[in-house]
Amino acid sequence: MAFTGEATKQAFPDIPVIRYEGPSTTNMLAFRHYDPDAIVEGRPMREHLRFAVSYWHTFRGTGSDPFGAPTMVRPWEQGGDPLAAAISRTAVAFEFLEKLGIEYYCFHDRDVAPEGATLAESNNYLDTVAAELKRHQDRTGIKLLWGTANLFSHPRYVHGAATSCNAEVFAYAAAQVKKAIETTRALGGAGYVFWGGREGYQCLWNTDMKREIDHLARFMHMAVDYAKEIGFSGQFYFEPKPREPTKHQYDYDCAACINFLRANGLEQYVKMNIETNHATLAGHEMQHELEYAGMQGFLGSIDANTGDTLVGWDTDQFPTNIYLTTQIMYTILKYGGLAPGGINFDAKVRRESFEPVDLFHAHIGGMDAFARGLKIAAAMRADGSIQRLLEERYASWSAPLGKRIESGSETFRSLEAEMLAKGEAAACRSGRQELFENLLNTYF
Ligand code: XLS
Ligand code: NI
Ligand code: NI
Repeated sequence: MAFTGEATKQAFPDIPVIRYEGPSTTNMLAFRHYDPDAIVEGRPMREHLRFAVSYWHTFRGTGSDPFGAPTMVRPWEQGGDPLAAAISRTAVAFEFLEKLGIEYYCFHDRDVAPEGATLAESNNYLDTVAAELKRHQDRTGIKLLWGTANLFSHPRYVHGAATSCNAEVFAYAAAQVKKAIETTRALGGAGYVFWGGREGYQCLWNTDMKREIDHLARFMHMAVDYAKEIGFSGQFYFEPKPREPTKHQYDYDCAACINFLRANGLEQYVKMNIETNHATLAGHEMQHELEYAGMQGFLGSIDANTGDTLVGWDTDQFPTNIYLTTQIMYTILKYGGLAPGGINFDAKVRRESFEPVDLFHAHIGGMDAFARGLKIAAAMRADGSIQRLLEERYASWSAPLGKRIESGSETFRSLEAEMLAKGEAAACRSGRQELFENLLNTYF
């Protein structure tokens, strides 16, 4: 992708278009592994990875935290009229995307456009900014991976949105999501994400859990119905997060979300958008969440980031751990890829990394980590040693007894007869975890 450079005044004048230079380059503003057109398992890397930038973190993140003020130095943020600022920010965003060669972005309605005094005014602001986003998309070929609505920042959402105890807040949230879906459709978005933010509780004594969860299901059905009505054919996603800001959220993890979708007849409309840091907050590895969703056909898209092992928050750091990205890409390849989903960097530069160039280092590092993970995962699959060891471990299930159990032709009675005759089960073999782990390291 070439930088078409519409902006008369560039936001990142000193930063060139980032190119693939290979592992031996010394240039830190270059890719060592992400070579968009390189073929892996028969397809170009760009099609496997489908990277997206999160508008909220990268263009609206301020660096403030519960203990301190904003730190980010963003010379293009000159204050003044919020709508005018939102419009000029779109040019910054597309300059950034073009320079990195990232083909997708994701947004919340209130990140790209300001909140007005009334719903009608907010809708008008969103229309105005969306027209600009559309113009930049048409100019550059960059696309919208997914849209979503911010249903957590405004004080009206203090008790949640779709799960609020206030029915009018539910109605307002419905109106906001209606508009966000229309905007996503107008921008040709490939998907729409539900992440409520405050759809959970702080105190079970003041909470009617059944009612709240039923309302959440009603809300999603309305969204699905409206999407059908207006011909929005993008994929819906549900993003789990166990806690933060509430102490318990109903979208706790993939298991809770998939159960919710099935219990409420939503399973054919909604897949999972899985975020690494949320998986770890739920006490799972990302690989577990991906596998759990993938094995049931719910693997939709991922929010790529990582937490910090010593900090118990959703720190949303950029992923640089190749072991992690290998696990992720191995599972994604196993389940046939992510499209129409992608890899969205739902990640922020840390508060101490406040210069504009840090945004580039962060994304380059994340993209290279995933490109490496992809190459390693593909090599593991081509070689097949791990898969063979795994199959050996389950060999008894490919023998006659195992096959009969799996196919449903055995019963408790027949199995009892089999074991009474044998007296004892065949001896178990070692699980060989260390061998598996050592084998994995041979690919790095
Ligand atoms: C926040 C979530 C959010 C979603 C989109 O923790 O990850 O950013 O991805 O609303
Ligand atoms: Ni996320
Ligand atoms: Ni997060």
